[in-house]
Amino acid sequence: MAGFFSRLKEGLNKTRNNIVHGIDSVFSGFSSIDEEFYEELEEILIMGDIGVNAANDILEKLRRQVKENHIKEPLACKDFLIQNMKEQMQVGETAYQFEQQQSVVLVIGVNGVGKTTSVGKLAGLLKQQGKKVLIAAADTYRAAACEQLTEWANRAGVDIITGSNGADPSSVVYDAVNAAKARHVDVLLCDTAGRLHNKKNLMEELKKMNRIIDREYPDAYRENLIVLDGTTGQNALNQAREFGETANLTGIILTKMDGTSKGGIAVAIQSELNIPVKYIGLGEKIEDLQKFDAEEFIDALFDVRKSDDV
Ligand SMILES: Nc1nc2c(ncn2[C@@H]2O[C@H](COP(=O)(O)OP(=O)(O)O)[C@@H](O)[C@H]2O)c(=O)[nH]1
Ligand SMILES: [Mg+2]
Repeated sequence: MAGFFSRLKEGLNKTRNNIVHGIDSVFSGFSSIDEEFYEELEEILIMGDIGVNAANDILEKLRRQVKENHIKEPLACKDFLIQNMKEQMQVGETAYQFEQQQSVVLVIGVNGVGKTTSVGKLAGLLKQQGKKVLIAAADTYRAAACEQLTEWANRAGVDIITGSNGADPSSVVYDAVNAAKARHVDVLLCDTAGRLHNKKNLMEELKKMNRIIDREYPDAYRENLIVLDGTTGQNALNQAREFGETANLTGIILTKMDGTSKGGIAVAIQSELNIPVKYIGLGEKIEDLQKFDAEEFIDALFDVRKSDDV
């Protein structure tokens, strides 16, 4: 199987074709650095969904660097641009404490973003690390949701707690939390139904699930991971802001980065939300989920590391 870094690189092919090739054509198309040069760069960054604010910050810094270093050649800016993109994505250290402690992870988001798939992949990843994993099927609205998650549990080789169709999602969470305690589970992953922030009852239900976990398992390390679909561009940012009003978001799973040319959204998310992207989805298979690292992401995007890592 291809290595970790080359899979990331391959997954980002469409985004590279969009952003990096655009940037390269600006570098080769201009013989000197002028206002128009910066404007074209800015347009490419914004079209690539890096976001207006982040694009402005990155280019403002670049202008300073060009002055300070007396740069005349457009191509001589490239390393600065890459570095600025990395710096724009800094959110402090991204902790994966939940992997080391007994923990409960609630996976939330709107419909179709990849919650169930990500729970399955994450279960597989943690199982591979030797963790005892349990999955809870707290999307009880559709029978198909439970079947889909059961398939993922089988694929990952982990146990699953389900409720009857139409059961209160909180009761499934309750059962799962108590099973996790009784079975000495390391990580309990709770899949939930898709919900929109303006559906008040569904947002109340989300609060209730959080309350039950806190009450039944106060010692557990807690994570609320929101799943965002990388192909939805700036909408993803809004979803995170809206869910953040109801739940204490501790991280983001950014999915479908393999199918989009707008992978620049990762830059916008890290730079505007100050919530770390913890995992990135690069396909539909169990091995297509990776821990996210901003440096590595930009290196893979610009194809600047030649060798593959572990
Ligand atoms: N290409 C690609 N497809 C994905 C990824 N994550 C999820 N999907 C697909 O997106 C669709 C919706 O996923 P699902 O997990 O059911 O979304 P949910 O409604 O949030 O639970 C499915 O067809 C998945 O196979 C990803 O990282 N890459
Ligand atoms: Mg689902």
